[in-house]
Amino acid sequence: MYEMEIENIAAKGTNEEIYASLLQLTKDMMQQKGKIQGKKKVYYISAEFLIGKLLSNNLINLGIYDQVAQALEKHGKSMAEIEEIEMEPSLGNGGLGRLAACFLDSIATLGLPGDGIGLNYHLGLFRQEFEQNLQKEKKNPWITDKSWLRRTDVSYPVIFGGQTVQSVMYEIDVTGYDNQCNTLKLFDLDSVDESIVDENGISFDKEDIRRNLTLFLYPDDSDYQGQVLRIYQQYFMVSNAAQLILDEAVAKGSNLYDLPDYAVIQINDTHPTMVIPEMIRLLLQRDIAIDDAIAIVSKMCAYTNHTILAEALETWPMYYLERVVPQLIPVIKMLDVKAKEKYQDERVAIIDKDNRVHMAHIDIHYGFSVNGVAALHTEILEKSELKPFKDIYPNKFNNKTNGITFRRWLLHCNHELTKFIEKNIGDGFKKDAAELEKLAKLSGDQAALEELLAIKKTKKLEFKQYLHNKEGITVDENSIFDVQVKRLHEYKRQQMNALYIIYKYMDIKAGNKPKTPITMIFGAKAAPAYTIAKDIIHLILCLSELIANDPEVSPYLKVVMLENYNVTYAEKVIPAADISEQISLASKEASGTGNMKFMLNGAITLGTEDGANVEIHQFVGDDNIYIFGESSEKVIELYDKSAYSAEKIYDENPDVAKLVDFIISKEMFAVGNKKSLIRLYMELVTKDWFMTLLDLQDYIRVKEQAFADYEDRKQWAEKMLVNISKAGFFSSDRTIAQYNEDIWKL
Ligand code: 26Q
Repeated sequence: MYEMEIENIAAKGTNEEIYASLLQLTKDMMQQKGKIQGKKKVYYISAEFLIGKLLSNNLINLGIYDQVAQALEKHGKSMAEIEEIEMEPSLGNGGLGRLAACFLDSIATLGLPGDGIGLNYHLGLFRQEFEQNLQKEKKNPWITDKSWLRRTDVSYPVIFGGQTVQSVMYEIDVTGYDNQCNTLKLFDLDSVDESIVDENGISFDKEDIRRNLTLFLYPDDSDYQGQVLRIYQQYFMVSNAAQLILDEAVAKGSNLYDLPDYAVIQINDTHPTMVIPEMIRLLLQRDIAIDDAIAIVSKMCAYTNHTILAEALETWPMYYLERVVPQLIPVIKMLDVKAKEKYQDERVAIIDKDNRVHMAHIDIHYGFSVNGVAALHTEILEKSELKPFKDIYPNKFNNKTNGITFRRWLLHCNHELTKFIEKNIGDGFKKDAAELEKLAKLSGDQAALEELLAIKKTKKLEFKQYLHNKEGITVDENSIFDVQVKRLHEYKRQQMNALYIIYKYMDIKAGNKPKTPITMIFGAKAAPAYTIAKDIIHLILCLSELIANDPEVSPYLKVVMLENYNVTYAEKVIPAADISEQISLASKEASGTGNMKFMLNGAITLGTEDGANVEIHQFVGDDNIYIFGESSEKVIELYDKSAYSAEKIYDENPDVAKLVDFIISKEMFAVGNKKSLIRLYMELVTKDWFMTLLDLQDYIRVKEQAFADYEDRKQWAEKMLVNISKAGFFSSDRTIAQYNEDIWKL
């Protein structure tokens, strides 16, 4: 039916024209598919939706990707060059946002009625540039007239202390794989004005809410105005959400008392928590008694926790909320009083002795479900972080191990591997990921294993080309690609990987040349106000320069830090990876989802027993993963007893000290910023809150083992095969089926 149209589009002149026409065609087709219907709908409210570019993904889900790609090829064009035209939406920063995007894909694919609700940030997350081995943040505008956004006439008043603003709702269609559509609804304000941001792309008048409200995702909150702006954003998001949810339910026939039969709200971390008091407030306005309102809302809301890091747990001073959302204060106080009447334990209080509001505590008392995002994470929540709550509400707690959509992270980003799988086990795995297990029959099949290695080589070559075009950097496709890509955070321990590089550099200098050269690839943005994280980026960039300029070492070791790592970059680098670095301090990474993407693309994990690595380990077995480091129990005990001392390890261990000392060597000072390097050095030897030195030597030992094993190519291919065949569990289709089964019940 669309053959002619596709053919005509492919025959057009410029890539821009082709992109614009494909965009229109895709939008039309999605419109025609129609919406997934049902009485009850899930509303996934999230501050982030890291959706990535959508054209290829939508073409795949509509089932016309191959047709379009072939038509383009006939006219001497490639899908890759058309994809280049599309801007990547900048609506998220990391795991939590990408998870939300994978979930939308799976909800639609399973045919469940479910919409995402968030904010339409104009500049979103900054674009990263490197200047003199330092991260610089630049403006990142992504909205053009060729975006997927569709303006609607849905609009709500949102009351802030002192002023009322009128929202506008945009929509992006979300098509399921071979299924109908749901919608991502993004709220915005017409008065928001990008021109108030300075040339550097960061500073703006933080108090001019009408003009700044939806400019940035996570505006700098290092000062009071920045923190308050975050509350404005959060309330704007949830007030719109609550009004929309009520409207839709009433339109479907709800009498408000039966709202839970029409709507279930998944609260993605605590950022949308105010939806609870806001929904209660709206019900009170509609003459529902307070106890009824609380009961209704409590049956609608479910909370997902994504972290146990204390600094990420939101507690807001009461006077912030009094200023921004005075109308919510009586409700929040009421919720606090009612909770205190039942439970006197101050660890479960909503408003604490210092008059701070604990957002997660609102979610747990007044939601019906609390879930962690991997088995270990949920266990830690239940046994330590949220133990007092688990004792009160044993049945609210449940685990939902994260997942990823195979449409984007296999079908789209790795056509070659997809074809290989289809050829060997058919295409049932596209709808039932567990079928990947059938690949096990290829164990010992020399030809198939060769082919797997050849596919990896192809993806490495493709990445090499992409990197060269984009950044002018050349890598050797015959080297080992060892990849760590994720947000920069001390707990993720990029600094430990950097210390390995120092080890390897010294080892090569001492005459021990690796059989196969090694390419260490990093990609990471650091939050603009996170000094140590920026120091770690600086360290990696300096090492990269130092090694590149050292002819003794450079033939064997190369360090690459990708600039502005984002979803698009992930799609290129993950299929090319040999080794997947998942080296967080045990107990700190709630789940990780990058780990799953690498596994699915045949990279072998080098990691700690943390987050979902634990489950990956169980699936693939000891021989197909490289595990190192102290256990989460041990780490938690060290914290509890304040028994960790980086200084002690440094003093007692000359091998470790030698590596750390190199950070402040004359070689490093020659390429880097003295102040930054010294600051990082001091942090590592005097504090090291995330215990880098604790695991460093075990990390080096196991990493060396992985590199040695890489030399046996057949054995390595077997490991790849096992990883791919066991990846089925990590499909977000499985995760979403479980959310639906246990929580949403759509
Ligand atoms: C907190 C306080 C104030 C302002 C902002 C925040 C804030 C912002 C973003 C807190 C947390 C985040 C993002 C968290 C995140 O991305 N977590 C990751 O979620 C993934 C999906 O569940 C997991 O796989 C990762 O392990 C987890 O780190």
